[in-house]
Amino acid sequence: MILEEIEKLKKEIWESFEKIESLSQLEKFRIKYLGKKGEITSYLKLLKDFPLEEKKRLGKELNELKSQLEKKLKSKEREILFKEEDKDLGLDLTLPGRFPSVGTLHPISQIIDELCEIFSRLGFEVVTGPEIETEYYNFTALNIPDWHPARDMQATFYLKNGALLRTHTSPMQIRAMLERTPPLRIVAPGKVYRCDADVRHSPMFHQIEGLMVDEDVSFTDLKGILTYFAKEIFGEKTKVRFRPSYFPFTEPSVEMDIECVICHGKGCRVCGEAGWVEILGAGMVHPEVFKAVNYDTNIWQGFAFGLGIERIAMIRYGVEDIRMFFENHLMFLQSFK
Ligand code: 2U9
Repeated sequence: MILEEIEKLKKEIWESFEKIESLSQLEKFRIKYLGKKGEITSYLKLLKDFPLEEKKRLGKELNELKSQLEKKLKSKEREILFKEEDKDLGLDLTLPGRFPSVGTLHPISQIIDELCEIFSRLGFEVVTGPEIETEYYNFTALNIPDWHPARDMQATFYLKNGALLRTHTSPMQIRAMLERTPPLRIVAPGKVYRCDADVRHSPMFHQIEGLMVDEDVSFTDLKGILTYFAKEIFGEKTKVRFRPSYFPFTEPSVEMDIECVICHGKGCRVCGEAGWVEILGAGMVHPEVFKAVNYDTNIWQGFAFGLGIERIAMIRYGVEDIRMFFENHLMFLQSFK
């Protein structure tokens, strides 16, 4: 008799449990069945007058029902709370999430990274150092004499104490040579400063310079390595040519051109109808430079090169005004993603 009643109660409990939709309904349900005067509680109280065997069996049944119900009520409560929170926020849970807008490295940094990667593959170590330099590291050690126009205040930014903003990354090469013993291969990327400003010149720009010193480094190594670099940056089919030039820190000196990437040698506005564009300067390290760092010129030879990063980026991406790189227009910067 009582067993039947309990079975009926169970059925009723689970049916009305399924209908609970709000916290107030849930509370009413709890009071009705589990409260002090609730139905399950009353049945449990009734049992004390039952014979022992039945008390045990029915007690177990009712207690299991009670603890099952308590667990279910807890998770039901959490479920309702979550739903109400979402309703309060006015959330549409079917909308896709908002993705963070991820930026990108500046195109100049991208080219520097790419160049460092190419030269690392060829065994060159990347070195960086100060942008404020002394005249000694920036000029004297590089065989740039006092009378040289590069030393003029019109061309170089001097600080009040006689220090200066480096005009090339070569002083870092001097520092690196002094810190090391040959043989060595290094590249020095970074910011440099010259008092110059127009569509092709910016008072701050970026350079990368390379230097290889060993016992039997020749002009052939210079040509081989720089040709490889040009093909890596501008494409396998890129043609290069070397023209004689002059720099105080190299002898002999050359400039390297690539066939114009726009007209492929035919002549156009970009290459000034020449069919070729200059991309770097290079040469065999001048003995006076080796003397400044105490390297024995009877044993060691080397080649060096220098190139302007903005110039490489302008040729590669067809950018006509160097200032575009520094004006921070998002449309411009985002096109290098
Ligand atoms: C040491 C010895 C030699 C680096 C060199 C050039 C030629 C060169 C210019 C390219 C465009 C500078 O950015 S630019 O204006 N550079 O033409 N640079 S050889 O020679 C060195 C460097 C360091 C110790």
